Amino acid sequence: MSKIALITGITGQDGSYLSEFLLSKGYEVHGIVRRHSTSCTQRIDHLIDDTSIKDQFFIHYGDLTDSCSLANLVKEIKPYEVYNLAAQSHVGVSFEVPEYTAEATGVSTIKLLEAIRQNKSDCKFYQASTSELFGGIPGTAPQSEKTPFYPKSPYGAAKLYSYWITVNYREAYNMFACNGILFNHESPRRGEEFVTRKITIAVAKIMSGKQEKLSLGNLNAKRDWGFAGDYVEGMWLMLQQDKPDDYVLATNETHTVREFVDAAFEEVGITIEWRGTGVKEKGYDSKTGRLLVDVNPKYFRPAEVELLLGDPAKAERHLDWKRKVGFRELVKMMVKSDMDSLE
Ligand code: NAP
Ligand code: F7E
Repeated sequence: MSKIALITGITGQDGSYLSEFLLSKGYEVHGIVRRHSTSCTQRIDHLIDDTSIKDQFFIHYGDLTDSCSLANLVKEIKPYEVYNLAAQSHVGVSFEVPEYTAEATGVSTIKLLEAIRQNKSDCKFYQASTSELFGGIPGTAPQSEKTPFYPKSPYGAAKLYSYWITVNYREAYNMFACNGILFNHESPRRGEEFVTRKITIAVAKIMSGKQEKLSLGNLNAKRDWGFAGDYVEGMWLMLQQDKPDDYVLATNETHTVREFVDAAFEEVGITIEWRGTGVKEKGYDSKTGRLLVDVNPKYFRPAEVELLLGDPAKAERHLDWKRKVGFRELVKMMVKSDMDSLE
């Protein structure tokens, strides 16, 4: 009998890669899509349109903030594994919509866990936890499963609730519930308002004359950036173990936003020369002197996680998981994809 998976957030970056991964393993995949006034299924349209998997891939309307839809879907689908990927996932935006973020990214997790507990309690549960749980304590890098949490945003605080309620349901009800504490992972399918994709789109548009320059916020922030395709395999591996547990997935390498900009422009043969500091810092084409990058304080956050660097040793040891795509390869893949799509 084929395994049945239910994915919340199936229209997102990770949801699309996880769907492909589970389908390749023979799963029957069900996804929850919330209603929009225009379509939001671009990342999974190739799966929806693929008639060869019409008995393997199913989309249902629902919303993470609506416990009725969650309970009904769990009852109807009877999933073997649930991957809870849906969230208001933008850290910067969480300062603009803090209450909704608390609801969608935090409280919703209990709605889903209860729907499972009451209707299919032997189902395995994956919670999309995040490196944004860390961040506030200087000197705590690299961060591992043992590093104390100190979220610095409404998003991080909401995810903290989801992290602990997942642990609580594991301990209180003996449910197979795991947290994947994932560091930043990117891809050509990354949302366009996250910094990596904003940069690679800008490089492509600047090269094709469609954009003049790139404006960014904090260039000094350091992130541990991996490839989303590698990380969805880690999610699945967590649910294939004998016992539920929590795991960090990361590359154990960190780079500043500025270094990502450098690497992205290098892919198109441009070396950035940085001049000035703080809000006056600017990046110029070293050959032509053309202004390509500047800083706009509107992209600064009210509070910032300055340094993320993950230690994935536990996942490497217990899950035999290791990231395959390195930093330069990731940048290359993203720049190439955005360049190709503008041709
Ligand atoms: P993403 O691209 O922003 O996708 C988020 C998904 O959640 C979308 O499918 C979105 O649907 C859905 N969603 C949002 N609110 C919803 C609601 N109220 N009801 C139902 N669905 C809702 O995020 P991602 O990068 O794939 O990340 C997946 C998960 O991992 C998120 O929980 C994120 O917080 C977490 N995470 C991500 C990273 C990372 O670096 N990517 C790292 C650690 C943790 P729409 O298409 O309708 O908007
Ligand atoms: O920012 C800085 C910004 O928005 C990265 C989410 O998937 O990963 C993601 O959260 C850094 C921050 O991702 C701009 O201040 C500078 O320091 O790409 P980001 P994030 O905030 O790290 C974690 C692990 C998640 O869980 C989240 O769901 O880049 N930065 N200038 C900028 N960021 C943005 N977005 N835009 C800028 O112009």
